[in-house]
Amino acid sequence: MLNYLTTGESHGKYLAAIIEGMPSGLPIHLEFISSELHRRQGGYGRGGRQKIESDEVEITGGVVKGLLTGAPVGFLLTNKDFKIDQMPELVRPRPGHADLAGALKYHQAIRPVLERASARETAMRVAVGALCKLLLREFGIEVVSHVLQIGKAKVQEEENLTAAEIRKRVAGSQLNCISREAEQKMIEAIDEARRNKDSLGGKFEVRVTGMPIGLGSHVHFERKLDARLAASVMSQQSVKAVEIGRGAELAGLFGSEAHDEIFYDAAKGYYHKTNRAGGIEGGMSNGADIVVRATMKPISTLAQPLASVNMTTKEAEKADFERSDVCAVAAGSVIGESLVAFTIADAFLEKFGGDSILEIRRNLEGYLKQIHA
Ligand code: EPS
Repeated sequence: MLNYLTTGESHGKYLAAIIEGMPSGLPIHLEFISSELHRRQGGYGRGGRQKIESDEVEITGGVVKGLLTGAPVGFLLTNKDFKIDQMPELVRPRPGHADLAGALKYHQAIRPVLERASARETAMRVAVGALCKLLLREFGIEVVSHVLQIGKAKVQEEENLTAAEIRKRVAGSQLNCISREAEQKMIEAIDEARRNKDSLGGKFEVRVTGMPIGLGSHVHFERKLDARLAASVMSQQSVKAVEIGRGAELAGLFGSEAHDEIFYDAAKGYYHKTNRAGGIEGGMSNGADIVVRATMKPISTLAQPLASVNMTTKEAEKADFERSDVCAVAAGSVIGESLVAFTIADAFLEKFGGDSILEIRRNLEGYLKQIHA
């Protein structure tokens, strides 16, 4: 239903995106899209680039008098640090980066590979995700995130934390973290990595509230909501693992400890008191919050580089270094929110699809009446 493309290089003149399949009648809020872009630029442990850029997008089409028309929506972001043709050539690929495989596969230098593989491209995915969040909000669906772990510093897990509590507790955090105590430990870990010319990864959680039952489907593997979320979040730069609900922890539990029992209430319909499934059973939303957790590897550009090979001479040499972040997990959590918002919006439009907000609302209301009958 919904599709998007991004284009642009990290130090190119522009980044751009086109999103196709959004309904007409949705009001666009540029201030919200900007605030999301600025959230992505933040987080303790980021590099010098964010001091240069102040990401803002222009709309290139698909909007008339502040409302989406149903035509493709275009975003354009101008890079202040536009210098791609003056950038030095790299010849020593960085372990963990796209450098080596990209240069060999595309039969080209490392520069064009790293310029496109860079996480700078995620600015566009956050703009697309912000538009999806605006759509979901029209129907009472909200997306939040928080950082669970950076290096060895972890948040003490709390069961039954609501999305509203998460939003309240991350406010003012430098690392999108619900606990100031854990955040302090995370900051110390990032400081230690910086001192050691090293980098750090971590883990974040994205939560979606207000989900209707039945997005995604069990009937065909490509329609499974968990599979689609996993693919979407796995496509995020640095992500090496995606879990739904309790994810990998379920390996150690008995069935009686793992599954969420079913209840019925005349007012709220069918519901679960626990949410180990992360809001998805059989590839479909079950009405509980969607919970997606993602693990990011440490940034692969190291100020104290690992072993590599000079691709010109084939001699063993240390990998090249260029300006980078020490840790980007807080930014990663904002990007993860955006990717989840896109996938949920896609599944939502597939289920309630229509050309306009009015038509979607009618479809949703009819369906909700039907399943509660
Ligand atoms: C990024 C901008 C980039 C990198 C980072 C993400 O800017 P520059 O290369 O000019 O410092 O800081 O990209 C990477 C971590 C990477 O490995 O490429 C951004 O805006 O998110």
